[in-house]
Amino acid sequence: MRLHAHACAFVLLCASSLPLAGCGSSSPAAAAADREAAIVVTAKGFEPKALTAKVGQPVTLVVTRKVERTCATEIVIKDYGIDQPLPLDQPVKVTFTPTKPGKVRFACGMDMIAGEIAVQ
Ligand SMILES: [Cu+2]
Repeated sequence: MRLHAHACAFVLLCASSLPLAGCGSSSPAAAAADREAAIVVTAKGFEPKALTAKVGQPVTLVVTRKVERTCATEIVIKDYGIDQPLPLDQPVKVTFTPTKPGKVRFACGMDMIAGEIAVQ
C-alpha cells in the first residue's frame, strides 16, 4: 500500500514539471545532443538549401524526397564521403560531424541541385 502511494506521487510530480525539464534527466549535456534538420526535395530542389552547423557538433539531416521527377534521387556530401539514395516519400537520415568551419555542399548525384551548410 505504501509503495503504491509513493508511485502515484512520483507520477504526479513528473507530470506537473515542465516538459523541457524532462523527468529524471538532469544532464546538461542533453541540450548539446544531435541537431536534426529536416530537408525536403521538391520541384525547386532542396528546401531549405541553406543550413547552419557547428564544428564538432553532429548534424543529422532528415531528407525526404517529395517529388517523383527530380534528378535529386540521392544526396551527396562530397566533403564527408556521403552518398545516400533518397527513396520517394521516405525520410533518410544522414549524419556527420563538421570538422572545420566553412561551407559544406550537399547536392544531387550530378551536382546540379545543391545546398550549403554554413559551419561555424
Ligand atoms: Cu542532378
